[in-house]
Amino acid sequence: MSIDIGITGLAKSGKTTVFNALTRGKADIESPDPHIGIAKVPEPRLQMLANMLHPKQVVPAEARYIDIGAPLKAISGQLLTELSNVDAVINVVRAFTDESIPHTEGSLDVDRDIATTNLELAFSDLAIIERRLGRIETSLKGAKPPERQGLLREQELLMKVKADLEKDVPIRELKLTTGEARTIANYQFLTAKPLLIVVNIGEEQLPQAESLENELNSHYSRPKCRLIALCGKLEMELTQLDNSAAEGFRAEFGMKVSGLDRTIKLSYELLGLISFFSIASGEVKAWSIQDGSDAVIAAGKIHSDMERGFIRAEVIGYDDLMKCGSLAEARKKGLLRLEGKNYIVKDGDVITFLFNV
Ligand SMILES: Nc1nc2c(ncn2[C@@H]2O[C@H](COP(=O)(O)OP(=O)(O)OP(=O)(O)O)[C@@H](O)[C@H]2O)c(=O)[nH]1
Ligand SMILES: [Mg+2]
Repeated sequence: MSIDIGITGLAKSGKTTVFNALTRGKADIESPDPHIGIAKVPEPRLQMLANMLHPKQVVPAEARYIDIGAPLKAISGQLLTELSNVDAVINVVRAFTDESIPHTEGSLDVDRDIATTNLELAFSDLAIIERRLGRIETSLKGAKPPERQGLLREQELLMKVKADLEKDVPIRELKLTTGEARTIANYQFLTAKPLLIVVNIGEEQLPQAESLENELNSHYSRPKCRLIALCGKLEMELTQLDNSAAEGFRAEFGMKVSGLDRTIKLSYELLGLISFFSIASGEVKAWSIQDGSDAVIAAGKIHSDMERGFIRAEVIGYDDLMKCGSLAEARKKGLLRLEGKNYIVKDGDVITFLFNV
């Protein structure tokens, strides 16, 4: 199961351009259909491991990006379900100027457009809440005491969330108890998801990218929300080049790091994900997992058989392995640890699972 990230934003903000850049895809920007693509998660440690272990195959972790392709306020049914299922949302906001592409809102205004999309996300959640409150009202009429209690509790929670949404406070910023969070999670509300704002600047704004980003960040530092400025069009063009040519262009434009790598990395941080590595049958693979997950969950990432038949995990931290220079040396030094089901996987762990089926 990969990580799914939905791309939204106002019309003509550059959603499909950013999608193409992230997934190195060639989706037709004219097509209004949803686009789904895979991005490889940048992880420098994977290459370092490959250099040491000389595997037949090196397989990075993947993230799935979904460009819904339609304005948020117009989506319903299958498209809305698709968006509701994602783990995080990217809001692409237009900052580039181009006379030939009229701005849907008539003028360029990054702050206004961020607010507009936030409002649309909130409207979608409010519609779900209204419907559910209506149904609770009906159910309460014939409900017996135990069921009644549950319904009343849910009603109270939804009213509270609704009041906050109406005050422009997204669900991701609410302080909820574990029980409340579990109830809320069932609804897959859009404003409950981590949000990454991608400010899509023009090529000519690249020299100011950093200062623009810093300035916007100073008033958008909110919980579970990040902001990045990049030039979607240039990033998309760079993906068509080979790595060294792309590096050359980046240097020329004064871009220290790839905007795409930063975007993927920020989505990772937002989602609280860490990487672990598996080495087996000539393959070195990177995997993404929620920070705090145990060894069984990690095994399940790789294969459900490994999760079901989990026996033990043989673990070494990335740094320890690099210091040893080889697995054999690490084994000799006794640095390969055997861990059980409850072991909490750490970022950079190199793991071999022992299992039977
Ligand atoms: N100059 C410039 N043009 C851009 C940039 N990013 C996107 N565009 C152009 O803006 C237009 C809209 O980009 P898309 O990626 O199709 O935007 P979208 O949000 O997917 O549009 P819809 O799906 O139609 O709502 C295209 O003609 C792009 O080439 C940019 O950074 N600079
Ligand atoms: Mg599009």
